[in-house]
Amino acid sequence: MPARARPDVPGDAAARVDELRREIEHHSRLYYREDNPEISDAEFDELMRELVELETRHPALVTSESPTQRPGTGATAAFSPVQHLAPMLSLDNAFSLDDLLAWGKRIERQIPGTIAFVCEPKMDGLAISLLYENGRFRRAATRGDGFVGEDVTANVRTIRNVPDRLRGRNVPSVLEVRGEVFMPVQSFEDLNRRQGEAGERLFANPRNAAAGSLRQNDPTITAGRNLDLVTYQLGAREGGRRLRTHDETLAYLRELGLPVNDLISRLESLDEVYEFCETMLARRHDLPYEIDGVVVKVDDLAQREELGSTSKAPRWAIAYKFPPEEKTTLLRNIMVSIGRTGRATPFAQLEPVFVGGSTVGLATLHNEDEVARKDVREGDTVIVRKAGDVIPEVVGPVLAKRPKGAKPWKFPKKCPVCGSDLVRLEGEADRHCVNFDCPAQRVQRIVHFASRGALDIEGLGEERVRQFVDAGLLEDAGDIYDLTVDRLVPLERIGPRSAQLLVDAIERSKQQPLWRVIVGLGIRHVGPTAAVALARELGSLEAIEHASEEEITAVEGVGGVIAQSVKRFFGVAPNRRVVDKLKRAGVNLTGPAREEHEERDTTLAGLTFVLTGGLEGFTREDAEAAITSRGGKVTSSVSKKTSYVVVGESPGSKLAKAEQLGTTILDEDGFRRLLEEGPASE
Ligand code: 5U1
Repeated sequence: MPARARPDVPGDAAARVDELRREIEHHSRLYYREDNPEISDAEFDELMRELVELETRHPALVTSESPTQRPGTGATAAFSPVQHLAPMLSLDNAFSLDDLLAWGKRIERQIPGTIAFVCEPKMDGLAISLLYENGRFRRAATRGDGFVGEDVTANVRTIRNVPDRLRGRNVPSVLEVRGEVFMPVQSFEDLNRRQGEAGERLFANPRNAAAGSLRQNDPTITAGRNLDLVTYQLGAREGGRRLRTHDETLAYLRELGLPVNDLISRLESLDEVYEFCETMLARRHDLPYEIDGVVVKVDDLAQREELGSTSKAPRWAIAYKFPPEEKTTLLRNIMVSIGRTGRATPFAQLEPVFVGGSTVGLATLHNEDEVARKDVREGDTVIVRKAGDVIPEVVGPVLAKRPKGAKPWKFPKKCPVCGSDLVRLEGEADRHCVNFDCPAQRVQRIVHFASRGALDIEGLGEERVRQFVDAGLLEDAGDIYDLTVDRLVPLERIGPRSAQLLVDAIERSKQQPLWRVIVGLGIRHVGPTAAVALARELGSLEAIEHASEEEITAVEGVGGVIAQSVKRFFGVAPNRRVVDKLKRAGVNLTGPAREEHEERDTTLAGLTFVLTGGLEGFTREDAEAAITSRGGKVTSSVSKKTSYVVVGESPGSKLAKAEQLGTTILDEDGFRRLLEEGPASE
């Protein structure tokens, strides 16, 4: 039920509450019913936290249907908030052994006398805090924002090595202990085999599988997932043994019956720490669980006191993160995909290989020059890695393994979908299919229209669009509004219920704000920021269509390139036909552009971005405006202060620099998500 306007509640709060509830419902459904989350747990928590905060501030907005009030949706009622007794800090990162040594030397300069370190394999799981009272397991909570986490007691209770009772003679009256819940590789493989046999979605990696398993509504499902626990740190404590070092702490945890990793080592010098990290890096795939680095901690608790902590992380510990992993695999074919603007992008079809935490079977090769520069050929053994641990990348061929007779790859002259010419214009890096009616372009234009960043029509993804285009139900985005349950039900894999859900989602999309429709039309260079500006200043799609180039350029934040592109778009008859269909269907084609609260957005305040490579949906100006209008900053070079590097097609050397520094790398989808949802709290 919409949060209706009340005299005592500002309209922007009511609108935001509505929006949050819609988003939470959407993500809860993906998570709990489809087991296919689109956002991280931390991002979900953030939505929930914002909703709770708004409802607390404006109790008139609370309804019994709100996800905050209902158990069973995975919302707070199922995982209620838990205040940690002591804050759960995170760790600063070192992205190279040099950085790690620099940290160690800084510590040695600061603290007189000798320093011993404890090195721990960094488990790739989920941080957890367990509370024991008088030796009895009372509660388990996720990290959340470090102060308040989510109550996952019922699920953690099912983990085999979580003791229900602590043992020994020195049991504290209160003990908060921190550790990691993870899924061993064997359990992960078994789970995915079972999921596959049952026709269920496969998990990308053990970490995702552990996260999904821990946030189940039904603890019996968690119980069947073979999770494991290790503990590595004390939180709040009353009573128990006196402890002087971390080494003693770990021994004490073992004595109490809590699981502690066997590979943890106390080391007397930085040289030994270095060696430990190298050994772990070499052995990481021989272990029965996944690790993504080594946590190095000062052993002596008095020395730790002296070093202290920032509000975020202790100065006495650091996480050395392993460099991006590389694997070799067979490049079976080089194919070309056609985007909505006709751009032809070559990509590698690989023998699937597990690298950087997930299985990679496809990797973009960006454009013709990139394939030539790397000289990768069909049949080559190639090196694959994840750029910034996110984007699969073919690094290059292993020349020693090149099969005899392997020929340099040639860009096809004809579109693989419609057979039209693939043309490369002077000065451009890309080839384009020249046929506006190319079925591939048509599918991608419709997919873009229905996507989350545009009309957000749930259930209308690429597979369905392709199916509907093939069945002759869709020629362009305007036809979406002619879909009915009766026309959908005869198709394969579509039952009456899913047809009804889709038709309902389509109906709801008619009320989306105008700027989303403008984005959905896919006008070249018009991303969300320009769309908002156009909608706000010109007020209706009709006014935009009939505005002169000068009038469009006069809109603040819209330049000549965009104005030309808008004019060109409305000059094309099939585009005008789509607009007519939208009009006839009753899609909202007038302002207001955005809700009030979106204009005062500060979600990216304090964050610094670097942009490299071309993005499909944004001009450079647009991407920059999208960041700065949310309080973020854009700079031209990557440094340790850079928060995110946004990587488009044909990125430059900035990507390599970002990888070297371990900066978070976003592709276009990730960037869009960040703009829409803000950064995750963890
Ligand atoms: N092994 C290990 N992982 N881990 C994560 N130790 C460890 N310690 C942590 C974290 C966040 O934090 C404490 C140093 C506060």
